[in-house]
Amino acid sequence: MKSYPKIIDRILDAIRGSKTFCVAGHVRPDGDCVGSQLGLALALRNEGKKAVCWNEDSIPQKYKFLNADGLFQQPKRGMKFDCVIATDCASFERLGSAGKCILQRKVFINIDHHESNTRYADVNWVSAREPSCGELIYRLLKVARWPITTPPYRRTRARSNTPQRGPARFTSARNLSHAARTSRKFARRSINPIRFRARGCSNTFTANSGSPPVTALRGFG
Ligand SMILES: [Mn+2]
Repeated sequence: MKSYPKIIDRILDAIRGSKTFCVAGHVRPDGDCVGSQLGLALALRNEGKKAVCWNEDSIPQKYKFLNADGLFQQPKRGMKFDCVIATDCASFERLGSAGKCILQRKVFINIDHHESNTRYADVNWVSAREPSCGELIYRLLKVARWPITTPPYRRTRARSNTPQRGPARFTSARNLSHAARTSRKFARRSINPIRFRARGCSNTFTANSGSPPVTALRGFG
């Protein structure tokens, strides 16, 4: 396997030693935040852990279909967790009310891609080179050799009592990880804007811009 940051081992050790999890995201969650929380929480559940996702604000309407299993919940005071993992959250304050409700935990982990991250947790994996937090979650799951799963969608379950099997089950997560990889490529490479436009991807970058603005890509995060 390719080399990877040693902090991933510390995070996986902490996860393996824990049973109950809260995956917390920032206020007014965006796609990177929701995708990171969901991808991680589903992987944890798949490993037999108990996991919920907490945000001060409810997830945007366009992502509500992802919350098929009621993973995303309003933060509640008085709950205890073995492990709390904050994703895509540059500071403790950005957790909003979720931050006030995760005080009773044994381990606190912070996984983020913002350069401004204040390293507020016990274990902090901050990689500002990455264009999204989802990229870090994807890497974590790959190193752990955990399968990438997607939520069991209601329509599927309504048709059948058995969980859906086969490629369709992975489609969404693959799309998410592909999006993360694609945005990373855009951030690292100097893209020929003419060709880029010709492929119908975007007309965001002008002919004189050289490398696409990383900040524009980070606008998603
Ligand atoms: Mn974000």
